[in-house]
Amino acid sequence: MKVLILGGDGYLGWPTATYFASQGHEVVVVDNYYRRIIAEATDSDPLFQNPLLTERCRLYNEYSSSEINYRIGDLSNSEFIFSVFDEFKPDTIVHYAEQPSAPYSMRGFSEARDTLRNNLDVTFNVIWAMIKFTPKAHLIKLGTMGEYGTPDIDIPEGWIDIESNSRKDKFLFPRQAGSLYHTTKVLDTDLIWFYVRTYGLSVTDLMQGPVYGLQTFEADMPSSLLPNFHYDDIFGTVVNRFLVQAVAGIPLTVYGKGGQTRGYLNLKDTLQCVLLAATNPSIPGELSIYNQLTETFTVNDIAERVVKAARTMGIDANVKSVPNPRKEKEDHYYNPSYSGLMELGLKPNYMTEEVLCEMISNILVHKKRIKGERIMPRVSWS
Ligand code: USQ
Repeated sequence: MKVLILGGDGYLGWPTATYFASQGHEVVVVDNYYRRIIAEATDSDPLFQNPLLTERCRLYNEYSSSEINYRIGDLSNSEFIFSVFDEFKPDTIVHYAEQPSAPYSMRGFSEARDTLRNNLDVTFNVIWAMIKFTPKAHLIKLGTMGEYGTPDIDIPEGWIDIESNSRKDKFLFPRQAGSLYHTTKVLDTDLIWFYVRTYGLSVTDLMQGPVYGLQTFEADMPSSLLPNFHYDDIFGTVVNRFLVQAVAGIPLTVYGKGGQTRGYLNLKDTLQCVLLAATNPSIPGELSIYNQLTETFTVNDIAERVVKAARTMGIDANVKSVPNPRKEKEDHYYNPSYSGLMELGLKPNYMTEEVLCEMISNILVHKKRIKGERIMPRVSWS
């Protein structure tokens, strides 16, 4: 397949690129370094430096027998994105090119406006680039489990049958997100569904939970080619943060009561899921939605697992509840379905002690670079 990866410099974009390339696909990555720029601006750069995408591609092409090509540019600029589609004519597009942080989107007016503008503009441009240049291509759009929020009923995979006055119809499951970032993903889904049903496009929307990990399947990958690993309060996801906090000797920052439940997955499973979605494209005119997670945990469960793993490695980790900077339920029902990707062949890499210990070993190498002032929440929802 000719695979175009939008947001190819990101936590998920870069490992997706190397994974698809290693599977023999022709890969082009696109990025404008937006996430790098705002991470730097908020003093949130990652645990270890990652070379720029241009250099990453050069190093990868030297290291591997496969090849990744790149385009640097802003996908919210329609002329740029149209030129990329016209030139490369992808079979599959993987769309990660969005501002990915909930706290960043809640930081203030300009961050909120930029998140809304970037995320919606890029999705809109991707749709129109497909319509104009590759109407038969398959778009894999990264959505989020956070689109659904935490309803007091079971969460199906994307759709719900509703019966009213003895008549039935199928609708997108109601969405009520907990941050502006998550809300942009809800708006993306609506926009995409409109164009799918109207223009007969082929799109898969992946509702993904928080991801953890820093290793891919290419275990011998040089460290310069590893994914970005954020541990700060703005760009770091909770499992990655807790592991870094354990290594740094900082009590794990459980927000509020810690009963917040989410569906988690290993970075390796994101890669598997996206490849499975790519090899099982949706029927044109139908929007396929999968819930992309492999297990559910409360924040307290995660803290407990991290403490246990750290202790087996001789690290005495502790937990300390901090006032919750977010507006979210801290004790709630949560029961999502997630059988679709398993049925396609996903083989989960669960959050075992072995997996957590391996991550701790990798983090220990960079222990001196951990900056304690990036740990406590700096952005509040209210
Ligand atoms: N949390 C803590 N302590 C921390 C950090 C987080 O208790 O130090 C809690 C949060 O309050 C939340 C849960 O852990 O209840 C998950 O937070 P997170 O920061 O790992 O995840 P979130 O902000 O929801 O966003 C992340 C990614 C986002 C993706 C999303 C999937 O940054 O791009 O869409 O996970 S989901 O959460 O399912 O919507």
